[in-house]
Amino acid sequence: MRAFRALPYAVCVLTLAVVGGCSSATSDPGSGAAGAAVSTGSVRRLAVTITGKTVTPAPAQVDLPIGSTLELVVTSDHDDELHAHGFEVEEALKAGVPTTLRLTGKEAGSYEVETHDPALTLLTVAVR
Ligand SMILES: [Cu+2]
Repeated sequence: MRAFRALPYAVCVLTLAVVGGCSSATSDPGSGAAGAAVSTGSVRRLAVTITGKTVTPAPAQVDLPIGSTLELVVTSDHDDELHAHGFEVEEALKAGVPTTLRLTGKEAGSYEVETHDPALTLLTVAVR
């Protein structure tokens, strides 16, 4: 129960952290050495479409190196809820509106990205 109520807050913090991380990296020209540990990440983009119970492309495993970001653009033909396990990111999906999730690999493991209504697995993110 407590975890459930804390989730929207966690999503907010995570979103802010991602946005803040991007802008602070470019707005602080004086201290480049301080942020060197996270400077190797790259961004990879993947578009997924949901039509009824069909996921396109078919659910597969996507490798994500630690420190890299997967930008997932999901478009569904119905309202739904998008949930990235392990990353603890949850977003509302509106019919026909592309929704972008940014997942940054932090801890090695396999994490499922799914919808809740109906319950579908979109892909498995393998962080390594
Ligand atoms: Cu879920």
